[in-house]
Amino acid sequence: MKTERPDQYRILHEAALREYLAALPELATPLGGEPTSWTITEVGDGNLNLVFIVKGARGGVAVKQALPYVRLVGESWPLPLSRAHYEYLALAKQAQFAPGLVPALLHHNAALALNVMELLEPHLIMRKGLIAGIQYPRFVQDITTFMARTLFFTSDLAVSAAAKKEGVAAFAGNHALCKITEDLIFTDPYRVAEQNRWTQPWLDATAAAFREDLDLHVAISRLKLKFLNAPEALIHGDLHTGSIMVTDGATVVIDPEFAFYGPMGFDIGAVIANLLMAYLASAGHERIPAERQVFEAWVLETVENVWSEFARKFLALWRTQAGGDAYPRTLFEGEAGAARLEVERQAYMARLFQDTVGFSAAKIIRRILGLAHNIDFELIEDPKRRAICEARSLKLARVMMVEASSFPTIGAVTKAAREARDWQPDP
Ligand code: SR1
Ligand code: MG
Repeated sequence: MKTERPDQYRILHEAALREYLAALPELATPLGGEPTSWTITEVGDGNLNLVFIVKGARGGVAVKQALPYVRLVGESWPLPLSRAHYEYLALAKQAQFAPGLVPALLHHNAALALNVMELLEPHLIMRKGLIAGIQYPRFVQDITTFMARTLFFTSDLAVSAAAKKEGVAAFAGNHALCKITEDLIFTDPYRVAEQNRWTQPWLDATAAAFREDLDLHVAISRLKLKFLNAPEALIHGDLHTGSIMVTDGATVVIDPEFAFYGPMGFDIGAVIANLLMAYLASAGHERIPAERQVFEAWVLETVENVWSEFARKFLALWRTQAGGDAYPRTLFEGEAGAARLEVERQAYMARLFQDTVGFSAAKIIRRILGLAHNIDFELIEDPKRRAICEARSLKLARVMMVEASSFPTIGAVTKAAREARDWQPDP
């Protein structure tokens, strides 16, 4: 794989991209046929980048190019191109620890901020599948393997202090992407910010209440502090259901451009939050009452299984593959030492679960009161119906954030989600 070409950054639109790919035999040959016959379609529906699907006579590729600004907002919001480099680094690390669960990287050009990856077909963005009410039987198994292995093997439980610090340093420059998260998730939804939006007028009072709620402000600030100063592991950093592609039998995690060494609960919380939003948005997609009941039950079961399977796999790795400088073996020798260490592992998981609950709540609130919303809610056409689903989600998220310790188990979270689903906000 070539990693460098002496290019100057320029935005590659269709003709320039065709010419670029045609000059790379390692891509042109598997695409097959004459470059003039390739179809090139821009499909990017994310907030930041250009994404092209290129198809030739023999095969296809996905091309992602970073723009020098935030696509969602425009040139008034510049953003470093280096995010393509961090995505490339993260994909390589994730492929090492979770092979088959990330797309194969075929080509990287740092100057052009460009990554070319295998084309995932017939995969669908998971969020779209969830909106359509589709269940994914393989999802729990794959996402928990992805999270347990990428988080464990980049943590102090698995690697030496020196290697861990090298890892932290390699991603430390990705601070502009972290700053987006620090602002859009941990700050703006709780204050007046120009870019905030919500479903008006129904959520006006809730948005105002969140701006005045000091218990909430303390809770979100504690989470922000953890995000800023807890380099526990290499996290994906944006692990929502729009960053996961699925089929019945496969799961692939894409788009790790927000990757850095941060708190593990941020990734686990992202997955759980997005499932909870799929669950609470589901009522808005019903054509007849209760038609999505089976799907909704599956979503909540999936929430429970995501945590329990993640915890089981992470603990199994810790028991069998611990090679890091944390919890030195020599301090836990003999039967008593082993038993005490096991108690400590359970305490570690309980703390991680509390982080997960809090981060999950933060991820829900930002999608309803902040800048970047999600189509789970946005595709509910009737704004009042949408606002009801969103109000239920905000009610659940507030209690999860402010009273995280009243959710000692994942069952407590799904119970509260069921109650939120039945709640009727004042008209
Ligand atoms: C301005 S970027 C908004 C959001 O898009 C990405 O997917 C991240 O979630 C980010 O917060
Ligand atoms: Mg993304």
